[in-house]
Amino acid sequence: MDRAVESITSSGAVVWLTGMSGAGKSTIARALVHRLQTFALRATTLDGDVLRTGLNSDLGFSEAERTENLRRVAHVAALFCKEGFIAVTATISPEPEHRQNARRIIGSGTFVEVFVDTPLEVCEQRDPKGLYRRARRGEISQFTGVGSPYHAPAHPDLTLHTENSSVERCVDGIIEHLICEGHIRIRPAAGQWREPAYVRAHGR
Ligand code: ADX
Repeated sequence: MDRAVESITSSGAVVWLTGMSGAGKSTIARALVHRLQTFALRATTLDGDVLRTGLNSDLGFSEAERTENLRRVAHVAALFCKEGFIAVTATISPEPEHRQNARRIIGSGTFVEVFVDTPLEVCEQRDPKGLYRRARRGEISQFTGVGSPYHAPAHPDLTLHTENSSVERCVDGIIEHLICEGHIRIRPAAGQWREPAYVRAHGR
């Protein structure tokens, strides 16, 4: 930590990453949580793929099951947030209603909607799990972007373009946003006050 900084604190927030499979949500979520932990902040990842192996293993990908999946993710995130954690969720959450419902459960004061805006062609080219190939062959029904829609947020709090930004740059963008919106507070050491670089660059 910078010696001009006395403390970095947060009273909790939920960073809700939404975007298609292969957009980069899980990678960004892990890198963001790692970075927050280096500031000694409490942070955790809630990854759709991981939660679907346990808490949500009874759910598939119909509209109703996605709604239930995301309702549970939002409630778990809200619990972490109440305990002062920054919870970073990584779920497709393809419908505006899913994100609105999450915002309502979590509370709009602590909910940060981040659109991981990676075009379908790029996600499909990356295809890290080979799922797009399988979906195109008809082996997976209701696959988002192939047999099921993804409706992008109209007014996300933040949009990340992963095709021309590194993971670290995406993490920087989220952290700058969290600071500017007061979800992370930086207290300067006595006599050391100077506007942090990101505030000087981006304003308050
Ligand atoms: S969500 O739509 O309910 O938000 P969630 O993020 O939990 O989905 O899970 C998405 C992950 O499940 C994908 O990254 C992919 O690995 C896997 N998956 C399996 N089947 C599908 C499908 N039909 N549509 C989307 N993702 C699927």
